[in-house]
Amino acid sequence: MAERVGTEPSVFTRILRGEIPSEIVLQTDDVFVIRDIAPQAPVHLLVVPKTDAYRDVTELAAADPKLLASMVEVARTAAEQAGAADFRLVFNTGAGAGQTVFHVHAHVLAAGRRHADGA
Ligand code: D5M
Repeated sequence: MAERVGTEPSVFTRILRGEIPSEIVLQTDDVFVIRDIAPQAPVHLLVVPKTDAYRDVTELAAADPKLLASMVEVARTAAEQAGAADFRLVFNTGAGAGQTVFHVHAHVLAAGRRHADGA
């Protein structure tokens, strides 16, 4: 797995390592899904590649479009698992657009069961 040299691990890498508590609700070899700590919708999940090599979706798309496609597929599965057939998929890209964690991730936002109901 690629790692950035000389930078602190991202919050998502720390979650993956078990250093920060968070329930991983779904994962594949390359991608994992957690619940957003500050949900903006009844379903608000984050789909995150296990590698921290890409800061945002533009870097990821250029370097590894198959991994981006895997994120989209995992997003669909995670949304279905949460009771949502339809969902928004949001990649904040750049600080000016509200990106705060520079380890590429997709927000899955949907109606459906609230997380507290076991989604
Ligand atoms: O989205 C970064 C998102 O990451 C933001 O919605 C909060 C979320 N976040 C931050 N820390 C945690 C932990 N520890 N668990 C779950 N979710 C977390 P951005 O697009 O970069 O603004």
